[in-house]
Amino acid sequence: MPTLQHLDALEILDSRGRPTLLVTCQLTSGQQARASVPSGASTGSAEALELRDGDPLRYRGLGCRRAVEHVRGVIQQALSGRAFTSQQQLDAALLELDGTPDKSRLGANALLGVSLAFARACALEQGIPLYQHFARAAGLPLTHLPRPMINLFSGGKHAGGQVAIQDVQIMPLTATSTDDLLAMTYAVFYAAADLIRERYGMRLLRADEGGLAPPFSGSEAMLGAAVEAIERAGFKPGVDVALTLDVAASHFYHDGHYQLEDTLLDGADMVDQLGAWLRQYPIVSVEDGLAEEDWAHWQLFYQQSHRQALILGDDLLCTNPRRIRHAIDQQAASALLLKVNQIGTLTEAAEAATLARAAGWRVVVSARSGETEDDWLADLAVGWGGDHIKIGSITQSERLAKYNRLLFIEQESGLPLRPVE
Ligand code: 2PG
Ligand code: MG
Repeated sequence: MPTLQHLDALEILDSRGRPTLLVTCQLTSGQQARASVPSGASTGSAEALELRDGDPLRYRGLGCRRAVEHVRGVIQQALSGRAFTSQQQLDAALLELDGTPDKSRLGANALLGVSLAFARACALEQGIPLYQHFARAAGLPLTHLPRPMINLFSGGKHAGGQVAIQDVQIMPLTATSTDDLLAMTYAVFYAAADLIRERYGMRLLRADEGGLAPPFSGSEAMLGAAVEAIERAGFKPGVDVALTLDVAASHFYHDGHYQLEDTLLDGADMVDQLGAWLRQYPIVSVEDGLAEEDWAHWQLFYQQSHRQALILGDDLLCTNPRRIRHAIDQQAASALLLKVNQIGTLTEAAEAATLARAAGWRVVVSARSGETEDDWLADLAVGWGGDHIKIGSITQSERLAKYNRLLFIEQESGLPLRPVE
């Protein structure tokens, strides 16, 4: 039975240069593991609280020294010397210690760092890879590798808002391995880079997740360029390579209206607009097509479009079992974007995934726009049987750490890539 001996934490920097946490967990068996915590920019308002120091003179208030102190102080004092038979027990102890519904006392970043580092230490203690540990702890068989949705173009909060839509991603359909899939992605990404250079006279300028972010005239131009890039790379749009979107509509929604560049749309118009894009472009998944509180139009969009594309909830659901239950009851979505730091512990995220699956939804395991070189996300997506994984583009080392880990897992496990339905 794993007994926790010591916890430590350090403030480190993420891919945007903002502070985050690296947590070290040592067990009495001598096994020691580290894990670092990601951070979003385009956040949902129901996310658990990421504790920041608020000192405007240091990292513009974004310092994480208080969260670090919570790990080294109150959490370490309460948990060290205790044996935990499962991840659930450890996470329950963390939740009890925090005592708030949104983890605002100790910080969701502090709790998640401990939750993850403990999981990794337990995998080491059993002498198995982390993805196997995640599968075993969840009682799930290892069946496949997730089929990635990969960032090509960025707008919205990840690219200074030059276009409303946040991410246009590609999903290679004909690839039968992660290895093939990344080679196809490379072809499309650099075809897109050539196109941007010709059209906008720009060298590669990349957004927060490594996507290309030229000054598109609007969302349509971004979608059109994605289709052109697929064709230029020698693939058939919708047959070889499909598109997936993160509209992130909460971030251009005010007072009941969507400001889609120069056009102001009400909820019904926005649903029509999404439907028109689905007819015109080879889109197989739409994330946050509507704002996080616009439940009525999520329902309308679901009714009209769930046969053509995944109706994927990110800001809508915030990996929160209560919100997911509501969305299932309301028939507002058909897929969960799972981000463990939105909820704060592995156990609660697992509950979210189980709920989604029981409703027949797909699960897309996702990175954040602020990431570190840590690669646990790849193990989590494989271990929990994620249908898809969303990491960002195939540039920038904080993204590549996860893609490269998937390649390694593919070779080590021999698992197949999830087939396309
Ligand atoms: C999203 C994520 C990842 P952020 O909106 O899905 O792309 O962004 O981490 O900024 O919330
Ligand atoms: Mg999103």
